[in-house]
Amino acid sequence: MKICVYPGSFDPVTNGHIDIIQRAARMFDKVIVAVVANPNKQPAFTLEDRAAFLKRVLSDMDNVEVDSFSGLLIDYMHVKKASVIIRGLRAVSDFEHEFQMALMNKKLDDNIETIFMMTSGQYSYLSSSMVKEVAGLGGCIKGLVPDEILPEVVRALRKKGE
Ligand code: COD
Repeated sequence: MKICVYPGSFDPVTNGHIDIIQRAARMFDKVIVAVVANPNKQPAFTLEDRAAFLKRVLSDMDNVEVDSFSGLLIDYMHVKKASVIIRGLRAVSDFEHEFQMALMNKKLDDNIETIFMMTSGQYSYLSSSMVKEVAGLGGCIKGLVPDEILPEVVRALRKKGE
């Protein structure tokens, strides 16, 4: 069984992330969407909320599982017996950081590959940070995050922006 892990902060999940997950689910037997508990970042949403949003949106996808982890991604890959890391690429600006991470992960375990999926054109400008900024300042984020979680995300971000 070919298992891939799509790791990220997902703070919050956007339609750009969902697009990558749907496309990966067509290529792999199982996709594990792994929400990171990163002690160095101060997320807008708790780990539990970020994972709950993903679970709600992806509940009808049979070969997609939502999980969370802390520590090294490579250690998590071993626990899950996964061999491929999926990452999304938007612009050239993503490349340098992604390249460094992919090489570091390869150094940690040469048997684990990182596969990059190009963003779909309509989501190429979309990021969780932009969503947080726009919603926090009262702008409309419809179409940028999944409809199922839109009201909750807007409410939480507007409150933070006040
Ligand atoms: N279209 C396509 N892809 C997108 C879009 C979009 N509009 N928006 C985001 N993406 C992609 C991103 O490029 C990324 O690949 C993925 O979606 C998730 O994005 P984020 O921003 O939610 O996640 P990150 O970048 O914060 O995730 C970082 C990791 C969790 C992967 C990293 O911190 C990690 O591996 N942490 C564990 C500790 C570790 O092992 N460190 C050593 C690694 S070298």
